[in-house]
Amino acid sequence: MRHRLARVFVYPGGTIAPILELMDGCGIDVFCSRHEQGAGYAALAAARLGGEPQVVMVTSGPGVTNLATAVADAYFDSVPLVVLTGQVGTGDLRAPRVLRQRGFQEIDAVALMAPITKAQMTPMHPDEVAGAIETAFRVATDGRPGPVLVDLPMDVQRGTLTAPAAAPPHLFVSTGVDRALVNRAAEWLAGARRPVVIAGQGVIQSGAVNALRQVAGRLGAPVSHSLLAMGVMPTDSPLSLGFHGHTGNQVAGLAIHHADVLLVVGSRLDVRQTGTRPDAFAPRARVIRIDIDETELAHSRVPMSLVLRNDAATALYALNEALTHHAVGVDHEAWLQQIERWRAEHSLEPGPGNRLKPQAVISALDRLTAHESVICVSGVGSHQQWTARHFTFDYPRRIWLTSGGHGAMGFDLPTAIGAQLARPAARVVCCVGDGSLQMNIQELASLTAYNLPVKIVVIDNHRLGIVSQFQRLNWGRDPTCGDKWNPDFAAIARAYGLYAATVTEEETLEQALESALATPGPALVHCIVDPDEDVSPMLLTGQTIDAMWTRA
Ligand SMILES: Cc1ncc(C[n+]2csc(CCOP(=O)(O)OP(=O)(O)O)c2C)c(N)n1
Ligand SMILES: [Mg+2]
Repeated sequence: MRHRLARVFVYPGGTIAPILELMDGCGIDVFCSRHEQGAGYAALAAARLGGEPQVVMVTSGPGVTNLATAVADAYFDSVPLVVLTGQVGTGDLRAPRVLRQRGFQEIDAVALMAPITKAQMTPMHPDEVAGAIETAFRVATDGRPGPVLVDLPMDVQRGTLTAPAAAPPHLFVSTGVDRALVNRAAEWLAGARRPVVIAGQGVIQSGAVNALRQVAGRLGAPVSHSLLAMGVMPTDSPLSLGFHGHTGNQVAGLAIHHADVLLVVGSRLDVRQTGTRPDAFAPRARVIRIDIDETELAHSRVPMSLVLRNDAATALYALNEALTHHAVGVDHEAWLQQIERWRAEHSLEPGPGNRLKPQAVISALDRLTAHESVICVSGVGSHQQWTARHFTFDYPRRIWLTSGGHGAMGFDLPTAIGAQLARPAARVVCCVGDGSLQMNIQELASLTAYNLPVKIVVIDNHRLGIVSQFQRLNWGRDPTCGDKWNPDFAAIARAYGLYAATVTEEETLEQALESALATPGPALVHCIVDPDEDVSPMLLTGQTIDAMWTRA
Protein backbone atom coordinates (compact mmCIF):
# COMPACT_ATOMS: atom_id res chain seq x y z
CA MET A 1 0.00 0.00 0.00
CA ARG A 2 1.40 3.39 -0.95
CA HIS A 3 0.51 6.66 0.62
CA ARG A 4 1.47 10.18 -0.25
CA LEU A 5 3.73 11.68 2.38
CA ALA A 6 2.65 15.22 3.23
CA ARG A 7 5.41 16.14 5.61
CA VAL A 8 8.67 14.98 7.16
CA PHE A 9 9.81 15.85 10.68
CA VAL A 10 13.45 16.78 11.01
CA TYR A 11 16.19 18.19 13.12
CA PRO A 12 19.25 18.93 11.01
CA GLY A 13 22.90 17.98 11.20
CA GLY A 14 25.76 17.24 8.83
CA THR A 15 25.13 13.55 8.32
CA ILE A 16 21.49 14.05 7.31
CA ALA A 17 22.19 17.21 5.28
CA PRO A 18 22.39 15.43 1.90
CA ILE A 19 18.75 14.28 2.22
CA LEU A 20 17.62 17.65 3.58
CA GLU A 21 19.14 19.23 0.49
CA LEU A 22 17.01 16.96 -1.71
CA MET A 23 13.87 17.63 0.32
CA ASP A 24 13.93 21.25 -0.72
CA GLY A 25 11.50 21.65 -3.61
CA CYS A 26 10.33 18.01 -3.75
CA GLY A 27 6.76 18.89 -2.74
CA ILE A 28 6.92 17.49 0.78
CA ASP A 29 6.63 19.89 3.73
CA VAL A 30 9.51 19.91 6.16
CA PHE A 31 8.78 20.55 9.83
CA CYS A 32 11.93 21.49 11.71
CA SER A 33 11.81 21.34 15.52
CA ARG A 34 14.20 22.79 18.11
CA HIS A 35 15.27 19.43 19.55
CA GLU A 36 15.16 15.92 18.07
CA GLN A 37 12.50 14.89 20.61
CA GLY A 38 10.40 17.72 19.20
CA ALA A 39 10.58 16.23 15.71
CA GLY A 40 10.01 12.70 16.99
CA TYR A 41 6.92 13.54 19.03
CA ALA A 42 5.42 15.73 16.32
CA ALA A 43 5.78 12.80 13.91
CA LEU A 44 4.28 10.47 16.49
CA ALA A 45 1.23 12.72 16.85
CA ALA A 46 0.67 12.85 13.09
CA ALA A 47 1.01 9.06 12.88
CA ARG A 48 -1.39 8.47 15.78
CA LEU A 49 -3.99 10.74 14.25
CA GLY A 50 -3.67 9.54 10.66
CA GLY A 51 -2.72 5.88 11.14
CA GLU A 52 -0.04 6.16 8.43
CA PRO A 53 3.68 5.95 9.16
CA GLN A 54 5.41 9.31 9.47
CA VAL A 55 9.04 10.02 8.68
CA VAL A 56 11.46 11.54 11.14
CA MET A 57 15.04 12.42 10.16
CA VAL A 58 17.91 13.30 12.43
CA THR A 59 21.67 13.47 12.31
CA SER A 60 24.05 10.81 13.67
CA GLY A 61 25.45 10.66 17.22
CA PRO A 62 23.66 13.16 19.53
CA GLY A 63 20.77 13.43 17.07
CA VAL A 64 20.14 9.70 17.48
CA THR A 65 20.49 9.71 21.27
CA ASN A 66 18.23 12.77 21.59
CA LEU A 67 15.59 11.11 19.43
CA ALA A 68 15.63 7.79 21.28
CA THR A 69 13.01 8.82 23.87
CA ALA A 70 10.38 9.61 21.25
CA VAL A 71 11.18 6.40 19.33
CA ALA A 72 10.79 4.36 22.51
CA ASP A 73 7.46 6.06 23.11
CA ALA A 74 6.31 5.10 19.62
CA TYR A 75 7.50 1.52 20.09
CA PHE A 76 5.73 0.93 23.40
CA ASP A 77 2.52 2.66 22.29
CA SER A 78 2.44 1.03 18.82
CA VAL A 79 2.90 4.09 16.62
CA PRO A 80 4.22 3.58 13.07
CA LEU A 81 7.30 5.71 12.30
CA VAL A 82 10.06 5.47 9.71
CA VAL A 83 13.17 6.78 11.45
CA LEU A 84 15.95 7.92 9.15
CA THR A 85 19.22 8.56 10.94
CA GLY A 86 22.35 9.98 9.39
CA GLN A 87 25.48 7.91 9.83
CA VAL A 88 29.17 8.37 9.16
CA GLY A 89 30.42 7.08 5.81
CA THR A 90 30.75 3.31 5.36
CA GLY A 91 34.56 3.67 5.38
CA ASP A 92 34.46 5.39 8.79
CA LEU A 93 32.22 2.87 10.50
CA ARG A 94 33.74 1.43 13.67
CA ALA A 95 32.48 -2.11 13.09
CA PRO A 96 33.89 -4.72 12.83
CA ARG A 97 36.79 -3.15 14.74
CA VAL A 98 36.71 -3.27 18.54
CA LEU A 99 36.71 0.46 19.12
CA ARG A 100 34.48 2.95 20.91
CA GLN A 101 34.22 5.25 17.94
CA ARG A 102 35.91 5.82 14.61
CA GLY A 103 33.91 8.50 12.74
CA PHE A 104 33.02 11.86 14.30
CA GLN A 105 29.57 11.66 15.93
CA GLU A 106 29.42 7.98 15.15
CA ILE A 107 27.13 5.90 17.31
CA ASP A 108 25.81 2.42 16.66
CA ALA A 109 22.23 3.50 15.91
CA VAL A 110 21.17 -0.02 15.00
CA ALA A 111 22.29 -1.41 18.36
CA LEU A 112 20.91 1.57 20.25
CA MET A 113 17.53 1.40 18.59
CA ALA A 114 17.25 -2.40 18.44
CA PRO A 115 15.18 -2.72 21.63
CA ILE A 116 12.85 0.14 20.62
CA THR A 117 12.20 -0.48 16.93
CA LYS A 118 10.52 -3.30 15.03
CA ALA A 119 13.39 -3.57 12.56
CA GLN A 120 16.71 -1.89 11.80
CA MET A 121 18.45 -1.59 8.46
CA THR A 122 21.68 -0.06 7.24
CA PRO A 123 21.81 0.06 3.43
CA MET A 124 25.49 -0.10 2.49
CA HIS A 125 24.96 0.92 -1.15
CA PRO A 126 22.62 3.48 -2.76
CA ASP A 127 20.88 0.68 -4.65
CA GLU A 128 19.69 -0.78 -1.32
CA VAL A 129 18.06 2.42 -0.06
CA ALA A 130 14.71 2.33 -1.87
CA GLY A 131 14.09 -1.29 -0.87
CA ALA A 132 15.01 -0.55 2.75
CA ILE A 133 12.66 2.41 2.94
CA GLU A 134 9.82 0.53 1.27
CA THR A 135 10.32 -2.34 3.70
CA ALA A 136 10.43 0.13 6.60
CA PHE A 137 7.03 1.58 5.64
CA ARG A 138 5.56 -1.88 5.36
CA VAL A 139 6.98 -3.25 8.61
CA ALA A 140 5.96 -0.10 10.50
CA THR A 141 2.27 -0.89 9.91
CA ASP A 142 2.24 -4.68 9.51
CA GLY A 143 0.57 -6.38 12.45
CA ARG A 144 1.12 -4.35 15.58
CA PRO A 145 2.47 -0.97 14.41
CA GLY A 146 5.76 0.54 15.59
CA PRO A 147 8.87 2.44 14.51
CA VAL A 148 11.47 1.10 12.05
CA LEU A 149 15.02 2.41 11.72
CA VAL A 150 16.90 3.03 8.48
CA ASP A 151 20.44 4.17 9.27
CA LEU A 152 21.94 5.97 6.28
CA PRO A 153 25.72 6.29 5.93
CA MET A 154 26.87 9.59 4.42
CA ASP A 155 28.35 8.06 1.27
CA VAL A 156 25.20 6.03 0.68
CA GLN A 157 23.11 9.21 0.85
CA ARG A 158 25.41 10.97 -1.58
CA GLY A 159 26.05 8.06 -3.93
CA THR A 160 24.54 7.27 -7.31
CA LEU A 161 22.09 4.50 -8.15
CA THR A 162 23.39 1.79 -10.43
CA ALA A 163 20.32 -0.46 -10.59
CA PRO A 164 16.56 -0.04 -10.15
CA ALA A 165 15.33 -1.11 -6.74
CA ALA A 166 13.80 -4.58 -6.48
CA ALA A 167 10.42 -4.91 -4.77
CA PRO A 168 10.76 -6.39 -1.27
CA PRO A 169 8.75 -9.46 -0.34
CA HIS A 170 5.40 -9.06 1.38
CA LEU A 171 5.90 -9.84 5.04
CA PHE A 172 2.62 -10.04 6.91
CA VAL A 173 0.16 -12.84 6.46
CA SER A 174 -3.11 -11.89 8.09
CA THR A 175 -4.84 -14.55 10.13
CA GLY A 176 -8.50 -15.34 9.50
CA VAL A 177 -11.17 -15.48 12.14
CA ASP A 178 -11.79 -18.75 13.93
CA ARG A 179 -15.60 -18.88 13.67
CA ALA A 180 -15.97 -21.59 16.30
CA LEU A 181 -14.05 -19.54 18.86
CA VAL A 182 -15.97 -16.38 17.97
CA ASN A 183 -19.21 -18.29 18.49
CA ARG A 184 -18.10 -19.56 21.85
CA ALA A 185 -17.11 -16.02 22.88
CA ALA A 186 -20.54 -14.78 21.76
CA GLU A 187 -22.21 -17.54 23.76
CA TRP A 188 -20.27 -16.69 26.94
CA LEU A 189 -20.94 -12.99 26.57
CA ALA A 190 -24.63 -13.43 25.81
CA GLY A 191 -25.02 -15.63 28.89
CA ALA A 192 -23.00 -13.43 31.25
CA ARG A 193 -24.65 -11.88 34.30
CA ARG A 194 -21.94 -9.31 34.96
CA PRO A 195 -20.11 -8.73 31.67
CA VAL A 196 -17.39 -6.09 31.36
CA VAL A 197 -15.48 -5.04 28.25
CA ILE A 198 -11.93 -3.68 28.44
CA ALA A 199 -10.94 -1.76 25.32
CA GLY A 200 -7.38 -0.74 24.50
CA GLN A 201 -5.79 1.50 21.93
CA GLY A 202 -5.83 -1.40 19.46
CA VAL A 203 -9.55 -0.77 19.05
CA ILE A 204 -8.91 2.81 17.94
CA GLN A 205 -5.94 1.88 15.75
CA SER A 206 -7.81 -0.79 13.86
CA GLY A 207 -10.80 1.48 13.22
CA ALA A 208 -13.06 -0.65 15.40
CA VAL A 209 -14.53 1.99 17.72
CA ASN A 210 -18.03 1.68 16.26
CA ALA A 211 -17.85 -2.10 16.26
CA LEU A 212 -16.83 -2.01 19.92
CA ARG A 213 -19.67 0.34 20.81
CA GLN A 214 -22.06 -1.95 18.96
CA VAL A 215 -20.90 -5.04 20.82
CA ALA A 216 -21.19 -3.23 24.16
CA GLY A 217 -24.61 -1.82 23.25
CA ARG A 218 -25.92 -5.16 22.05
CA LEU A 219 -24.81 -6.84 25.26
CA GLY A 220 -25.69 -3.92 27.52
CA ALA A 221 -22.19 -4.40 28.92
CA PRO A 222 -20.22 -1.61 30.61
CA VAL A 223 -16.86 -0.71 29.07
CA SER A 224 -13.64 0.26 30.78
CA HIS A 225 -10.51 1.18 28.84
CA SER A 226 -6.80 1.75 29.15
CA LEU A 227 -5.27 5.20 29.57
CA LEU A 228 -4.42 5.22 25.85
CA ALA A 229 -7.93 4.33 24.72
CA MET A 230 -9.66 7.31 26.28
CA GLY A 231 -12.77 8.14 24.22
CA VAL A 232 -13.30 4.62 22.89
CA MET A 233 -16.65 4.99 24.68
CA PRO A 234 -17.97 8.53 25.13
CA THR A 235 -17.07 9.61 28.67
CA ASP A 236 -20.68 10.50 29.41
CA SER A 237 -22.18 7.22 28.13
CA PRO A 238 -23.97 5.29 30.89
CA LEU A 239 -21.99 2.24 29.73
CA SER A 240 -18.65 3.99 30.22
CA LEU A 241 -16.71 3.04 33.35
CA GLY A 242 -13.74 5.25 32.49
CA PHE A 243 -10.19 3.95 32.65
CA HIS A 244 -9.01 1.44 35.21
CA GLY A 245 -5.78 0.69 36.99
CA HIS A 246 -3.12 2.72 38.79
CA THR A 247 -4.85 6.10 38.61
CA GLY A 248 -8.08 4.90 37.11
CA ASN A 249 -11.64 4.97 38.33
CA GLN A 250 -12.63 2.95 41.36
CA VAL A 251 -15.95 2.12 39.68
CA ALA A 252 -14.10 0.47 36.81
CA GLY A 253 -11.97 -1.46 39.28
CA LEU A 254 -15.03 -2.71 41.14
CA ALA A 255 -16.81 -3.72 37.95
CA ILE A 256 -13.78 -5.64 36.68
CA HIS A 257 -13.33 -7.30 40.06
CA HIS A 258 -16.92 -8.56 40.10
CA ALA A 259 -17.27 -9.36 36.37
CA ASP A 260 -18.15 -12.92 35.38
CA VAL A 261 -17.08 -12.54 31.75
CA LEU A 262 -14.39 -10.08 30.70
CA LEU A 263 -13.83 -9.24 27.04
CA VAL A 264 -10.40 -7.63 26.54
CA VAL A 265 -9.79 -6.11 23.11
CA GLY A 266 -6.51 -4.61 21.88
CA SER A 267 -5.20 -3.91 25.34
CA ARG A 268 -1.99 -5.13 26.97
CA LEU A 269 -3.27 -5.54 30.54
CA ASP A 270 0.04 -4.16 31.74
CA VAL A 271 0.99 -3.53 35.35
CA ARG A 272 -0.52 -0.04 35.31
CA GLN A 273 -3.84 -1.64 34.41
CA THR A 274 -3.84 -4.68 36.68
CA GLY A 275 -1.72 -3.39 39.55
CA THR A 276 0.81 -5.70 41.13
CA ARG A 277 -1.76 -8.44 41.76
CA PRO A 278 -2.52 -9.84 38.29
CA ASP A 279 -3.39 -13.10 40.06
CA ALA A 280 -6.31 -11.25 41.68
CA PHE A 281 -7.40 -9.35 38.57
CA ALA A 282 -10.96 -10.19 37.54
CA PRO A 283 -10.87 -13.28 39.79
CA ARG A 284 -14.43 -14.31 39.01
CA ALA A 285 -14.28 -13.87 35.25
CA ARG A 286 -13.75 -16.00 32.23
CA VAL A 287 -11.38 -13.81 30.21
CA ILE A 288 -11.81 -13.56 26.45
CA ARG A 289 -8.88 -11.81 24.85
CA ILE A 290 -8.48 -10.36 21.35
CA ASP A 291 -5.05 -9.09 20.28
CA ILE A 292 -2.99 -8.89 17.12
CA ASP A 293 0.33 -9.26 18.91
CA GLU A 294 1.05 -12.91 19.63
CA THR A 295 3.91 -11.97 21.96
CA GLU A 296 1.46 -10.12 24.21
CA LEU A 297 -0.80 -13.17 24.21
CA ALA A 298 2.11 -15.52 24.90
CA HIS A 299 3.13 -13.44 27.91
CA SER A 300 -0.31 -12.48 29.17
CA ARG A 301 -0.15 -11.33 32.79
CA VAL A 302 -3.74 -12.43 33.31
CA PRO A 303 -4.93 -16.02 32.77
CA MET A 304 -7.12 -16.28 29.67
CA SER A 305 -9.96 -18.64 28.88
CA LEU A 306 -10.36 -17.90 25.17
CA VAL A 307 -8.00 -16.16 22.76
CA LEU A 308 -8.56 -14.67 19.32
CA ARG A 309 -5.33 -13.64 17.63
CA ASN A 310 -6.82 -11.06 15.30
CA ASP A 311 -6.83 -7.36 14.82
CA ALA A 312 -9.61 -5.75 16.82
CA ALA A 313 -11.76 -4.76 13.84
CA THR A 314 -11.78 -8.22 12.26
CA ALA A 315 -12.65 -9.93 15.53
CA LEU A 316 -15.25 -7.40 16.67
CA TYR A 317 -17.09 -7.44 13.34
CA ALA A 318 -17.20 -11.23 13.54
CA LEU A 319 -18.34 -11.10 17.16
CA ASN A 320 -21.09 -8.63 16.33
CA GLU A 321 -22.25 -10.96 13.61
CA ALA A 322 -22.16 -13.95 15.95
CA LEU A 323 -24.08 -12.08 18.63
CA THR A 324 -27.02 -11.66 16.27
CA HIS A 325 -27.47 -15.45 16.61
CA HIS A 326 -27.16 -15.46 20.39
CA ALA A 327 -30.02 -13.65 22.08
CA VAL A 328 -28.66 -11.94 25.16
CA GLY A 329 -30.25 -14.19 27.76
CA VAL A 330 -29.70 -12.21 30.90
CA ASP A 331 -31.13 -8.87 31.88
CA HIS A 332 -28.27 -6.70 33.07
CA GLU A 333 -30.46 -4.18 34.84
CA ALA A 334 -29.34 -5.29 38.29
CA TRP A 335 -25.68 -5.21 37.23
CA LEU A 336 -25.99 -1.73 35.73
CA GLN A 337 -27.83 -0.51 38.83
CA GLN A 338 -25.03 -1.85 41.01
CA ILE A 339 -22.57 0.09 38.87
CA GLU A 340 -24.62 3.28 39.30
CA ARG A 341 -24.54 2.79 43.08
CA TRP A 342 -20.73 2.43 42.96
CA ARG A 343 -20.57 5.53 40.79
CA ALA A 344 -22.48 7.53 43.41
CA GLU A 345 -20.24 6.24 46.21
CA HIS A 346 -16.97 7.02 44.43
CA SER A 347 -17.17 10.53 43.04
CA LEU A 348 -13.92 12.29 42.19
CA GLU A 349 -14.09 15.26 44.54
CA PRO A 350 -10.90 17.26 45.07
CA GLY A 351 -9.27 17.37 48.51
CA PRO A 352 -10.01 20.12 51.06
CA GLY A 353 -8.63 23.66 50.85
CA ASN A 354 -9.45 26.98 49.21
CA ARG A 355 -6.64 27.17 46.69
CA LEU A 356 -7.16 26.70 42.97
CA LYS A 357 -7.59 22.97 42.33
CA PRO A 358 -6.10 21.25 39.27
CA GLN A 359 -9.35 19.37 38.77
CA ALA A 360 -11.20 22.71 38.54
CA VAL A 361 -8.81 23.85 35.80
CA ILE A 362 -9.41 20.75 33.69
CA SER A 363 -13.19 20.85 34.26
CA ALA A 364 -13.33 24.51 33.21
CA LEU A 365 -11.33 23.79 30.05
CA ASP A 366 -13.68 20.90 29.34
CA ARG A 367 -16.79 23.07 29.78
CA LEU A 368 -15.44 25.84 27.58
CA THR A 369 -14.58 23.46 24.74
CA ALA A 370 -17.61 21.14 25.12
CA HIS A 371 -19.07 22.28 21.79
CA GLU A 372 -15.83 21.64 19.87
CA SER A 373 -13.87 18.77 18.39
CA VAL A 374 -10.72 18.64 20.49
CA ILE A 375 -7.37 16.91 20.48
CA CYS A 376 -6.24 16.94 24.09
CA VAL A 377 -2.57 16.23 24.79
CA SER A 378 -1.01 15.74 28.22
CA GLY A 379 2.40 15.48 29.81
CA VAL A 380 3.19 12.79 32.35
CA GLY A 381 2.38 13.15 36.02
CA SER A 382 -0.59 13.93 38.24
CA HIS A 383 -1.92 16.47 35.74
CA GLN A 384 -2.12 13.63 33.17
CA GLN A 385 -4.39 11.69 35.50
CA TRP A 386 -6.58 14.70 36.33
CA THR A 387 -6.94 15.44 32.63
CA ALA A 388 -7.91 11.84 31.94
CA ARG A 389 -10.47 11.95 34.74
CA HIS A 390 -12.01 15.38 34.27
CA PHE A 391 -11.91 16.06 30.52
CA THR A 392 -14.58 14.40 28.40
CA PHE A 393 -13.52 12.26 25.46
CA ASP A 394 -15.46 10.79 22.58
CA TYR A 395 -13.40 9.36 19.74
CA PRO A 396 -13.02 10.77 17.08
CA ARG A 397 -14.63 14.06 18.14
CA ARG A 398 -12.61 14.48 21.30
CA ILE A 399 -9.29 12.66 21.10
CA TRP A 400 -6.63 12.03 23.74
CA LEU A 401 -2.91 11.76 23.09
CA THR A 402 -0.67 10.73 25.97
CA SER A 403 2.51 8.79 26.66
CA GLY A 404 1.44 5.32 27.85
CA GLY A 405 4.05 2.60 28.06
CA HIS A 406 7.10 4.88 28.12
CA GLY A 407 5.44 7.48 30.37
CA ALA A 408 7.80 10.19 29.15
CA MET A 409 7.71 13.74 30.47
CA GLY A 410 8.19 16.14 27.57
CA PHE A 411 5.73 14.25 25.33
CA ASP A 412 3.27 17.12 25.70
CA LEU A 413 4.23 20.22 23.76
CA PRO A 414 5.84 18.62 20.69
CA THR A 415 2.97 16.15 20.39
CA ALA A 416 0.49 19.02 20.48
CA ILE A 417 2.52 20.70 17.74
CA GLY A 418 2.40 17.56 15.59
CA ALA A 419 -1.33 17.23 16.21
CA GLN A 420 -1.97 20.80 15.10
CA LEU A 421 0.19 20.34 12.00
CA ALA A 422 -1.72 17.19 11.10
CA ARG A 423 -5.13 18.75 11.86
CA PRO A 424 -4.81 22.49 11.18
CA ALA A 425 -8.53 23.17 11.79
CA ALA A 426 -8.75 21.22 15.05
CA ARG A 427 -8.80 22.68 18.54
CA VAL A 428 -5.60 21.38 20.15
CA VAL A 429 -5.15 21.80 23.89
CA CYS A 430 -2.08 20.78 25.83
CA CYS A 431 -2.56 20.17 29.57
CA VAL A 432 0.90 19.99 31.01
CA GLY A 433 2.65 19.97 34.38
CA ASP A 434 5.34 22.42 35.40
CA GLY A 435 7.91 19.62 35.28
CA SER A 436 6.88 18.04 31.98
CA LEU A 437 6.69 21.35 30.11
CA GLN A 438 10.28 22.12 30.98
CA MET A 439 11.50 18.94 29.29
CA ASN A 440 10.73 20.29 25.81
CA ILE A 441 9.98 23.95 26.48
CA GLN A 442 12.23 24.96 23.58
CA GLU A 443 9.44 23.86 21.24
CA LEU A 444 7.57 27.06 22.11
CA ALA A 445 9.79 28.48 19.37
CA SER A 446 8.42 25.96 16.84
CA LEU A 447 4.90 26.84 17.92
CA THR A 448 5.40 30.51 17.10
CA ALA A 449 7.55 29.90 14.03
CA TYR A 450 4.78 27.79 12.48
CA ASN A 451 2.02 29.95 13.98
CA LEU A 452 0.11 27.00 15.37
CA PRO A 453 -2.86 27.92 17.59
CA VAL A 454 -2.17 25.32 20.30
CA LYS A 455 -3.52 26.34 23.71
CA ILE A 456 -1.24 25.31 26.57
CA VAL A 457 -2.63 25.03 30.09
CA VAL A 458 0.13 24.68 32.65
CA ILE A 459 -0.92 22.94 35.86
CA ASP A 460 1.80 24.34 38.08
CA ASN A 461 1.85 22.73 41.53
CA HIS A 462 5.53 23.63 42.06
CA ARG A 463 5.99 19.94 42.45
CA LEU A 464 6.93 16.86 40.48
CA GLY A 465 3.61 15.82 41.84
CA ILE A 466 3.08 12.18 41.16
CA VAL A 467 6.58 11.18 42.21
CA SER A 468 6.38 13.44 45.25
CA GLN A 469 3.11 11.72 46.21
CA PHE A 470 4.80 8.33 45.85
CA GLN A 471 7.68 9.51 48.04
CA ARG A 472 5.40 11.00 50.70
CA LEU A 473 3.27 7.85 50.84
CA ASN A 474 6.36 5.68 51.25
CA TRP A 475 8.80 7.80 53.23
CA GLY A 476 6.76 10.73 54.52
CA ARG A 477 8.83 13.31 52.63
CA ASP A 478 9.66 14.22 49.03
CA PRO A 479 13.31 15.18 48.47
CA THR A 480 14.06 16.64 44.99
CA CYS A 481 10.37 16.52 43.99
CA GLY A 482 8.58 18.94 46.34
CA ASP A 483 8.59 22.71 46.62
CA LYS A 484 10.19 23.35 43.24
CA TRP A 485 11.22 26.81 42.18
CA ASN A 486 9.61 27.56 38.86
CA PRO A 487 9.97 30.36 36.35
CA ASP A 488 7.15 32.69 35.39
CA PHE A 489 5.83 30.52 32.55
CA ALA A 490 3.62 33.32 31.21
CA ALA A 491 6.64 35.61 30.88
CA ILE A 492 8.58 32.87 29.12
CA ALA A 493 5.67 32.24 26.77
CA ARG A 494 5.45 35.96 25.94
CA ALA A 495 9.16 36.01 25.22
CA TYR A 496 8.53 33.20 22.72
CA GLY A 497 5.76 35.25 21.11
CA LEU A 498 2.68 33.58 22.65
CA TYR A 499 -0.34 35.19 24.25
CA ALA A 500 -0.12 34.36 27.95
CA ALA A 501 -1.92 34.81 31.27
CA THR A 502 -1.47 33.70 34.87
CA VAL A 503 -4.26 32.40 37.11
CA THR A 504 -4.08 31.82 40.85
CA GLU A 505 -7.75 31.57 41.81
CA GLU A 506 -10.96 30.03 40.52
CA GLU A 507 -12.69 33.42 40.14
CA THR A 508 -10.47 34.45 37.22
CA LEU A 509 -9.96 30.98 35.73
CA GLU A 510 -12.74 30.84 33.12
CA GLN A 511 -12.05 34.32 31.84
CA ALA A 512 -8.35 33.58 31.36
CA LEU A 513 -9.07 30.31 29.58
CA GLU A 514 -11.72 31.94 27.42
CA SER A 515 -9.32 34.68 26.32
CA ALA A 516 -6.67 32.11 25.46
CA LEU A 517 -9.17 30.01 23.50
CA ALA A 518 -10.32 33.09 21.61
CA THR A 519 -6.78 34.12 20.65
CA PRO A 520 -6.10 33.22 17.01
CA GLY A 521 -2.49 32.16 17.62
CA PRO A 522 -0.73 30.06 20.26
CA ALA A 523 -1.49 30.82 23.90
CA LEU A 524 -0.46 29.68 27.35
CA VAL A 525 -2.37 29.92 30.63
CA HIS A 526 -0.19 29.44 33.68
CA CYS A 527 -2.39 28.06 36.47
CA ILE A 528 -0.81 28.06 39.90
CA VAL A 529 -2.65 25.31 41.74
CA ASP A 530 -2.80 23.81 45.23
CA PRO A 531 0.61 22.12 45.67
CA ASP A 532 -0.80 19.62 48.15
CA GLU A 533 -3.49 18.15 45.92
CA ASP A 534 -2.82 14.44 45.39
CA VAL A 535 -4.17 11.93 42.90
CA SER A 536 -6.89 9.95 44.66
CA PRO A 537 -7.90 7.18 44.45
CA MET A 538 -4.77 5.34 43.40
CA LEU A 539 -3.92 1.66 43.05
CA LEU A 540 -0.83 1.07 45.20
CA THR A 541 1.59 -1.85 45.32
CA GLY A 542 -0.07 -4.95 46.72
CA GLN A 543 -3.60 -3.62 46.38
CA THR A 544 -6.32 -5.26 44.35
CA ILE A 545 -8.24 -3.19 41.85
CA ASP A 546 -11.50 -3.18 43.85
CA ALA A 547 -9.92 -1.53 46.89
CA MET A 548 -7.72 1.38 45.83
CA TRP A 549 -6.01 3.76 48.24
CA THR A 550 -8.05 6.93 48.87
CA ARG A 551 -6.88 10.18 50.46
CA ALA A 552 -7.83 10.38 54.15
C1 LIG B 1 11.69 11.86 31.07
C2 LIG B 1 11.14 11.49 32.41
N1 LIG B 1 11.89 11.69 33.52
C3 LIG B 1 11.40 11.37 34.74
C4 LIG B 1 10.14 10.83 34.86
C5 LIG B 1 9.60 10.46 36.24
N2 LIG B 1 8.40 11.28 36.52
C6 LIG B 1 7.14 10.86 36.21
S1 LIG B 1 5.98 12.00 36.51
C7 LIG B 1 7.10 13.07 37.12
C8 LIG B 1 6.66 14.40 37.65
C9 LIG B 1 6.02 15.24 36.60
O1 LIG B 1 5.92 16.53 37.11
P1 LIG B 1 4.90 17.56 36.48
O2 LIG B 1 5.04 17.62 35.03
O3 LIG B 1 5.06 18.83 37.23
O4 LIG B 1 3.51 16.87 36.77
P2 LIG B 1 2.66 16.72 38.13
O5 LIG B 1 2.83 15.30 38.57
O6 LIG B 1 3.20 17.68 39.13
O7 LIG B 1 1.29 17.03 37.70
C10 LIG B 1 8.39 12.53 37.09
C11 LIG B 1 9.60 13.21 37.60
C12 LIG B 1 9.42 10.60 33.66
N3 LIG B 1 8.23 10.02 33.65
N4 LIG B 1 9.92 10.98 32.47
MG1 LIG C 1 3.95 19.57 38.79
